[in-house]
Amino acid sequence: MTDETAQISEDFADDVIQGLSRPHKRLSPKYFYDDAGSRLFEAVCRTREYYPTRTELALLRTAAAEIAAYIPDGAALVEFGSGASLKTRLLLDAAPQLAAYVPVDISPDALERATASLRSDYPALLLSPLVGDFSSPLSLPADIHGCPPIGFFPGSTIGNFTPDEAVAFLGRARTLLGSNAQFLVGADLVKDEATLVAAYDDAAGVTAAFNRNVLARINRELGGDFDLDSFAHRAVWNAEAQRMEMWLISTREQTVHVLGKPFHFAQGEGLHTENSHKFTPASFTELAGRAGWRVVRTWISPEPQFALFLLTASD
Ligand code: SAH
Ligand code: AVI
Repeated sequence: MTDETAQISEDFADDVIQGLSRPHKRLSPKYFYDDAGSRLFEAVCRTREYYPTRTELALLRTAAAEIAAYIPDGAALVEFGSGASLKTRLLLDAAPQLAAYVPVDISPDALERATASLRSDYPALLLSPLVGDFSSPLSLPADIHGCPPIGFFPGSTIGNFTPDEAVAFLGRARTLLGSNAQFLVGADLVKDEATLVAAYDDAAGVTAAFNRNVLARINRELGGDFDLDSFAHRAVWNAEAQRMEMWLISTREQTVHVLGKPFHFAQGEGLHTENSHKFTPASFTELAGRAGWRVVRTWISPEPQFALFLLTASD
């Protein structure tokens, strides 16, 4: 186990105990992504209802040549939450001037699988994967020194932060990437409630399994005894906060143990597992501006609308 992986395991234990001890129980969505969770997320992306992935892929395909024109020669693409690095391939193909790729992910398993397949498909590319948590400060690997960095944060993963957390993240990214950097961010846009709820509650139950996997992970890694069948998956649109929320609802009164500690759930009590904020071009521009980024280009897909924002750190 590397130092970074050990730190992530330690944080997982502390955060779970803290989150389950609160009057309103909650867990951070960053803990969905163990090996099983990363695979379940990829299965979610293939469901008919989860439109963001294929919509963003199609948008990237359309915009790739225009995006490539902003990428300097010999640049390093730094991707936050790279997962399977599928969308990355569109940029790598459109911008052969990219010399290096730094995928950053909290899931060592997803990172290993993605880099193994990229290594054989892009042999000339310098690959420098980074296991890490982007909710904390990161450092770029030494081997990309001299390559101008361009940031990439697809998938609307930025929506999994609260607005204040998103501003803090964007500020850290600005420091990491440097004052002349550019940053391409994918963000899902506000749309009708039925489309949103279906995307987070697909008929085949893949998202439900993804949501429940965090309990299975607690059982596997923290000696938990969650009975997965007594937690129901719920996806709700919070109109005021402009976000989808995922919850696990206890279907009976029960006491669960984690690391030897008891946690009581009343019948109907919820465990909040994820927020997925949705944006408008104006709300995203305001958020980015609070962290010192300016929107230089916006690409928006046909409905269901998803946006790509190209940000620059320069004034
Ligand atoms: N970029 C891909 C994957 C998105 S899923 C896409 O657009 O399809 C979100 C990814 O972010 C997962 O691979 C997950 O492991 C990673 N992730 C989530 N929270 C993270 C964090 N705090 N630090 C680093 N990676 C994180
Ligand atoms: C990774 N993240 C942006 C996804 C989202 O839409 O919030 C995770 C996800 N949750 C449910 N389905 C997919």
